[in-house]
Amino acid sequence: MKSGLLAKTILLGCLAMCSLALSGLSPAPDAPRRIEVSVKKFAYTPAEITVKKGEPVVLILTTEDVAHGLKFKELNLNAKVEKGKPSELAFTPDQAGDFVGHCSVFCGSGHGSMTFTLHVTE
Ligand SMILES: [Cu+2]
Repeated sequence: MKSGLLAKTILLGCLAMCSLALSGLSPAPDAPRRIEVSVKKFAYTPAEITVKKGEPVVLILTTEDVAHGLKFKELNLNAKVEKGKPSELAFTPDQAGDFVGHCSVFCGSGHGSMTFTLHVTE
């Protein structure tokens, strides 16, 4: 009886340790995935990301120079970012596909060519 209990305690302890170790590696299922995106004339870094359909995501936008934006017309999403004021764009993609976002704040000659590609996988 006693050794059985001990074995059970060790097993539970091991499970707790393992899940702790795992939680350190990947966020909890419900925690949005936070992705930092740096913006400057006339590009986003990274310029594309891949997320899963149904996975809550937060894009944290920061600008290195002037005010910029990021707009996904098809997803009805738009964020503006000003220097020194990071902005967060939270969403959960509900359709798979490739979506191209554009800068939504006029920022100069290359403004029209600023694109950010969001790949959403099933
Ligand atoms: Cu712009």
